[in-house]
Amino acid sequence: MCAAAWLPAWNIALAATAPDTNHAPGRSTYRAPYAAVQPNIDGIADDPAWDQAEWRELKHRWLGPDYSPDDFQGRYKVVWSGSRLYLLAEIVDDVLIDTHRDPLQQYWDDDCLEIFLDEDFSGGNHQYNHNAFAYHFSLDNRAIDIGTDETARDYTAHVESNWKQTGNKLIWEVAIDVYTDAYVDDADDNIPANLAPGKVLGLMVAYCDNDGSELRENFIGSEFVPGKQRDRGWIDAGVFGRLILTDSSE
Ligand SMILES: [Ca+2]
Ligand SMILES: [Ca+2]
Ligand SMILES: [Ca+2]
Ligand SMILES: [Ca+2]
Repeated sequence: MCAAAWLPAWNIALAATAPDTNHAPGRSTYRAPYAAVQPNIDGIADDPAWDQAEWRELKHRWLGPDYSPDDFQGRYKVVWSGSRLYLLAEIVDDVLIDTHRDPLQQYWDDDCLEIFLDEDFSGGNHQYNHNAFAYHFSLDNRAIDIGTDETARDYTAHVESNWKQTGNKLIWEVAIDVYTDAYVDDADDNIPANLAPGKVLGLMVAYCDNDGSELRENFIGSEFVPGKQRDRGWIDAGVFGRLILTDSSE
């Protein structure tokens, strides 16, 4: 007999509504529709799949002073297909900077689109493990994160990335193979997770804006992060939002 059978009814009800202690309160929810036709990752946002998804703003200032609409504006939308998430970002940034030409050096202090991904919405620490990933998409379309050996690594093999300037906006499209916490650095048999409607992942999106300073000037993200250390998404998957995959735009 399972232990639950001995629990009084009120206790079972309590368990069903137990607070999510693995995440900070106030996480957002985003519903990503299935893409019947996968977007072409070319920096042109004319793919029909994007019409199905809703915009979400990058509006939470984690680091740096107030900024103007000319300095930075950002929003994104997400769809999915197979084992990939597809993300369209629309960014206004007055100065594009890639000062550190070595992709593994101070990559967060160059302009970059940062996509935080937790395959099973577990929350928890992910600084030196693959409980979650924090892909830093550079202007040269690489994706960098820290490996289990505690050093920066190039995970560009997990992604496709392409952006184009249209008017005063960067139209940035990326596709990401979703890997679980079983991912092993340098192994040649890592298999991306199979995605399905109803699956819940952790997702957070941010932009590191540098317009000529030694260090990035602003770090602006999609989730409200409570407390003093608002830039802690690269360590703590508990501040990511909830991404729910749906089978349509409903
Ligand atoms: Ca496209
Ligand atoms: Ca700027
Ligand atoms: Ca996880
Ligand atoms: Ca910039």
